[in-house]
Amino acid sequence: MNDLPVWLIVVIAVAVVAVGGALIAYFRSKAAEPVEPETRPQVETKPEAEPEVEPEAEAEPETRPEAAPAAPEVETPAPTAGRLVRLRSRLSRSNNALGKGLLALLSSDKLDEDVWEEVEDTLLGADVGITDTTRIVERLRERVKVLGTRSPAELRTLLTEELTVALEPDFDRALATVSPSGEGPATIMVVGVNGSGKTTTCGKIARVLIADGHTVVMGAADTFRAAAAEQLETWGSRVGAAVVRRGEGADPASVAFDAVKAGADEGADVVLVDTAGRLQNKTGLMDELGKVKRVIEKQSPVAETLLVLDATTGQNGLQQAKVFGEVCRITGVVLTKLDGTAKGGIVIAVQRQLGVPVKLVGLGEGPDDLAPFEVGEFVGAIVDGTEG
Ligand SMILES: Nc1nc2c(ncn2[C@@H]2O[C@H](COP(=O)(O)OP(=O)(O)OP(=O)(O)O)[C@@H](O)[C@H]2O)c(=O)[nH]1
Ligand SMILES: [Mg+2]
Repeated sequence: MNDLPVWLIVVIAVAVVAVGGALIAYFRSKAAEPVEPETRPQVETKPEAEPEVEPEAEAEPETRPEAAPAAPEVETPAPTAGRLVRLRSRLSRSNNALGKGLLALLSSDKLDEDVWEEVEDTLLGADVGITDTTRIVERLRERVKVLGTRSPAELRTLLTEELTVALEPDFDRALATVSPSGEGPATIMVVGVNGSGKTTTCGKIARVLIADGHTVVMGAADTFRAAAAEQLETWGSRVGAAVVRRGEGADPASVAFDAVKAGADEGADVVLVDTAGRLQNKTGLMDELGKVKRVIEKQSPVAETLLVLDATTGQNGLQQAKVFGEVCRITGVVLTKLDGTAKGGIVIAVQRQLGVPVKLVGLGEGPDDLAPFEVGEFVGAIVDGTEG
């Protein structure tokens, strides 16, 4: 090394630096190259990913402000007093045809046998049922005879009075909110065939009760489908009621038991137990309902068993009412979907069949579309329409 001239050392050093630099540059570019083919596919997948990412990214700033109040987003229901007045137009839209038809017949020039038969058919067609139809027609015939004259106002009064009598205005239609034992929450069982509106009604009742200052726990004793418990939970979170649920296939009686226990532990006023829909001719399922009630009553007696009947099912509803009544003593009827039928006469028939009052009527799918049943408003909607 000592023999090498200085200039040669310098040349070698420059050459080493130059080659080294070139190599580094080469490997850098090489290293960069494979990235590109990799990033390409990533770039290509981006268009797919983007639509997912972007709306989220865009939505976020919007949902954020909403998300904050969303947690305590317990809705404030419309006042319960006078609900039927507010919903009366829905009743009269379908049921006013009955009143109009009857008034037209009663104003006929000659009230002969044919006309009375038509009056009878009109009442039967509105699901009033044979017993009450016969009674109403008999009384109308007698009173028209005594009256002699028949002014429209007089006929209206007659009809109003007879329908009112048939609807048994003296029934106590208040929902039980006090436990019969005087201790713990009042348990309300909600029963009925598939799709009659039980879960919706539980949610709507919870809203009504909470609006009136009660605390409510709901039990998801429909364990056939997970969706049933979810549906109830959605209602619970909207109205501010705790929901007791278990997994799909759990024993409905033990869910009901737990719900009542939770209600008692939390000092709730009312426990609403939503049950699975069951056809009245399925003996096993009807027995199960009896068991749910018995198991609940190991803690305290059930305060109320509400049968939810779809008003559009007509006379079949009466058969349901009878069988459910045999399994668990029904204390009140909720007649749903009255907004979708002109057969409001089913109220008369069902009360006659069961000997228990229609306490609530469903007049739509909205959360406040459940009203306490009021005879005066109901008859008014039939006879006078919306203006009465
Ligand atoms: N128009 C109208 N629809 C109603 C009324 N009550 C309930 N519904 C609708 O009826 C359908 C069934 O209601 P649910 O509450 O799920 O009935 P369910 O009895 O719990 O059904 P299952 O649990 O499957 O037996 C839903 O679409 C409700 O929105 C009502 O008073 N009027
Ligand atoms: Mg249900």
